[in-house]
Amino acid sequence: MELEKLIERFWQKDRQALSKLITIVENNSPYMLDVMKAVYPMTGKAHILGVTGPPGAGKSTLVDKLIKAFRNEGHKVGVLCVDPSSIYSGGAFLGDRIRMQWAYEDDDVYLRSMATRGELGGLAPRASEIIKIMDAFGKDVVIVETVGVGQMEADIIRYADTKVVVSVPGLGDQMQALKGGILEIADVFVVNKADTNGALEVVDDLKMMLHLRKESDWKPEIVLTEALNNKGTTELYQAIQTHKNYLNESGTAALMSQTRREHTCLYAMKETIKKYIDHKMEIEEAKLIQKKVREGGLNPYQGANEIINNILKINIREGE
Ligand SMILES: Nc1nc2c(ncn2[C@@H]2O[C@H](COP(=O)(O)OP(=O)(O)O)[C@@H](O)[C@H]2O)c(=O)[nH]1
Ligand SMILES: [Mg+2]
Repeated sequence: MELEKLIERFWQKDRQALSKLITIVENNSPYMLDVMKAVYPMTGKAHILGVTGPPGAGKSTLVDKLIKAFRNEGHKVGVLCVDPSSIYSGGAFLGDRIRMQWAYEDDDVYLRSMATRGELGGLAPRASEIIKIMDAFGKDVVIVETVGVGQMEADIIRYADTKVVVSVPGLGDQMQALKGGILEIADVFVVNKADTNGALEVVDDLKMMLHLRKESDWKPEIVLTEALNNKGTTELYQAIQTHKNYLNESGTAALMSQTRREHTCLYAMKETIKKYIDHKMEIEEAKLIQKKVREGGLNPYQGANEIINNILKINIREGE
């Protein structure tokens, strides 16, 4: 079978096979769960680093420098960039591509951007599966860059072991937005563009906000950077390593793995049932019920019940 060959090539570290498996997951193709089942045993080794912040904060510039820092230590790096705004602005990834040309030429760096095609639902879990594939391929670190503006990005960043939140001077209201959600889950704060006015004020603002955070063993570090000039990136690298060590030593990493395994199982179950429904909707009886619903002869909710009870044969009683 085609898929088996592909997976075999994946284990032989064929980057093209890696790309193809990721595409299967990205498109949510029928083979998605088969791919995941096959690669899963080799996952769990990579450190997952989330980098989020408003558009233009310098995340990609920073990621570029971080890749270099990880490569200097001999780590293999995977990068997943999830930037829905790029479908509107068009050139965003092109700019990244030129900047990161050196990384495309390094066999131990794998860069991938994820298009959203306007359908945001289900994006976060799929991003998480793509991270697993890079992990299984043998990446020591997987960096996920997301634009930190909405719930979806917050969902993606939740999958990261270490969550880096990038802010810059002159954000104004966006700083307020940071207070919600993202602030609570950040492990390391970066104030980038430290070469511009107002960086120290941002640091003060963040310190104030940190007082409002729930008491915890981990005290997020605030790192000043000039990504463009490669300043502060060594300190950021160190802060990330410190957090990684904290996760391992405090037992937090083990707890996170437990939750992740549970979520993965739940996700696989839901996807399997979805697939089963799609399959069953093809049979004549289901089509007849659908026809009745379509033509207004049957209440859609009642139609759903009939299909569930008589065709899927799942016994769900009202109110459960
Ligand atoms: N002045 C200054 N500009 C920066 C710095 N880091 C990045 N930039 C610029 O900010 C712009 C947006 O950078 P980019 O990395 O694409 O931001 P992203 O949208 O967060 O990924 C680019 O023009 C960068 O050259 C910095 O430290 N200082
Ligand atoms: Mg970017």
